[in-house]
Amino acid sequence: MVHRCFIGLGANLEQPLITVQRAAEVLARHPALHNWRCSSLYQSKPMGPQDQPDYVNAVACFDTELQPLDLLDTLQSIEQQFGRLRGRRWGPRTLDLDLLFYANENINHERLTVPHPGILEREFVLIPLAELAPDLLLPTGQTAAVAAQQIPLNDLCKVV
Ligand code: ROI
Repeated sequence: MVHRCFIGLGANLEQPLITVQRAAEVLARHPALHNWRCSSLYQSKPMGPQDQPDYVNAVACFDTELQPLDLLDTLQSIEQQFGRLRGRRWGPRTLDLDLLFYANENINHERLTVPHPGILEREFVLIPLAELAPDLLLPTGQTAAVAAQQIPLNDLCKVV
């Protein structure tokens, strides 16, 4: 069975724009991920500690037959491939791939919470999500487009 998924991509170390573009290419070519679509890339102010560089963020959508934890393993192995540095909580990272939605499933597992709990307060997720899937229904019952219209932009801007 095929599941429609959404992920967030983020990076803020070394060359974040190139990192996100290359990660998107790797994911788009992955044999278990189909119908890959990626939003524009956005520059965003860090959420959390401000003493770190701005981020580059995007959201992508694809179909997969992988089960949620297998998909998580796949995403984490790509993070590793990009030399993910993970220091303090909410600190800077080389590449972050977050599973936002896995079909309409609610998952509460020690390794994985889906829908991702941060979606509604993150402009760097909502705006690219609304670009890709304006009619997608969020856990609040709002569409992505309506939620994106209501969130403060916090200097978010499109870079590519
Ligand atoms: N802030 C922004 N702007 N973008 C991110 O991807 C991001 N990721 C994180 C934290 C540290 C919460 N801040 C972020 O993990």
